[in-house]
Amino acid sequence: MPFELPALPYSAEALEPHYSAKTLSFHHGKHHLAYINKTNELIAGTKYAELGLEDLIRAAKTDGNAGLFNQSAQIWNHTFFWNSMTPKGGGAPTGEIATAIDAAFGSYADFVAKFKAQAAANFGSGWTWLVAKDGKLEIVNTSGAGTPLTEAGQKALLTVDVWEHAYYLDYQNRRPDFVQAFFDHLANWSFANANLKG
Ligand code: MN3
Repeated sequence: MPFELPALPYSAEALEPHYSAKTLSFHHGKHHLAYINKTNELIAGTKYAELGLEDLIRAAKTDGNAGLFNQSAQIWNHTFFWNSMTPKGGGAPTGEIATAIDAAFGSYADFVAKFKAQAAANFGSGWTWLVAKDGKLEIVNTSGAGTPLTEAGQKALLTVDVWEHAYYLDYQNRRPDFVQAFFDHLANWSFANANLKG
C-alpha cells in the first residue's frame, strides 16, 4: 500500500502565533507530502513495497540505501514532530517526564537551555530530540533525516525540526527563538509522557 499524508492532529491555524498557518501548510502540505510521494516512487515494485514504515526505514538503513532512508525517515520524523506540538502546549511538564527531566538535567529551565544550545549547534539541516536511552533522558542531534528510530537503545520522546524550512518564514535565522517558543507554547508533554511509558 502506498503511504499517505497523515492529517495534522490540529488545524493549520491552531499553533498561531507561535507557528503560523503559512509555515505549517507549507511544511505539512509541501515538504512532508514530497517525502511521501518520493518514498512511494522509490519502493514501487521493490522488496520494500510491502513493509510498514518503521520496518522500511530500518531496512533502508541496514541496506545502505541512503536515498530511500532519507525520504522514508523524513516521513516518520515529520509525523513525530506534528505530534510533538499541541495548541496551548509548552511550559514545564507534569508527570513522569517532569521527574525524568529534573533527574537528567537538574531543572526544566536547565533542560530548555541545554536543548536550545544543542539545537543551535546542530550544523545545517537536522533534528534535535529528547530521547530515553538506557533509562535516562538525553538530548541528541541528528543530521539530515537521521532518526532515533534506527539507533539502538534510543526511544524518541519529543523532537524539534531544525531544518530551516521548519521555522524560516516565522523566525528567519533565529533558530533559538523558535526552540524557545516551542518550549514556551507548543511542546506536547502528554505525547512525551506517553512515549516514555510506551
Ligand atoms: Mn521539516
